[in-house]
Amino acid sequence: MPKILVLNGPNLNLLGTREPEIYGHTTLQDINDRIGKRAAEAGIAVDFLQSNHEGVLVDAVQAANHKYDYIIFNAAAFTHYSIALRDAIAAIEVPVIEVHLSNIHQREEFRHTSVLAPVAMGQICGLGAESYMAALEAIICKLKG
Ligand code: CA2
Repeated sequence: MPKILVLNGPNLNLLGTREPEIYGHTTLQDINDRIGKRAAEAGIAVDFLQSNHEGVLVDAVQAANHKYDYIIFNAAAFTHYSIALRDAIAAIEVPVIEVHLSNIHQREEFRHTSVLAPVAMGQICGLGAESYMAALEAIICKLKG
């Protein structure tokens, strides 16, 4: 059975509780439930991890090598400056799809740069929770070959 890992970075545990004008009312648990349901329909196993700590995420990316077929990753603020996460992604063979709830290119200048994008398979942003769902649909298509 194919396996995917859904990784979420700092402060995404607060989703649905603050700044609803930017991030909406959906909680991370709601998003994970939707992903889990669609993945189960498609016969894909999913693991989820959210951490506020860069090193925990680096460890998770490293440990994912040869264990998962794809990673869906919202690295949150680390997207914009974590060379450690970029190096970890570059060091593994598992393709990573970078996702964001908001359109980072429409926001403050410092969010326009993703240091992860050059080593990611692709980037999906601005679709809210559907950014994750679109990444999952892409994975389902790719797994079908
Ligand atoms: O749009 C996204 O998904 C982001 O990755 C979210 C990050 C932000 O730093 C990136 O530039 C874009 C922030 C996640 C913080 O989430 C919160 C949710 C609710 C309340 C406060 C923060």
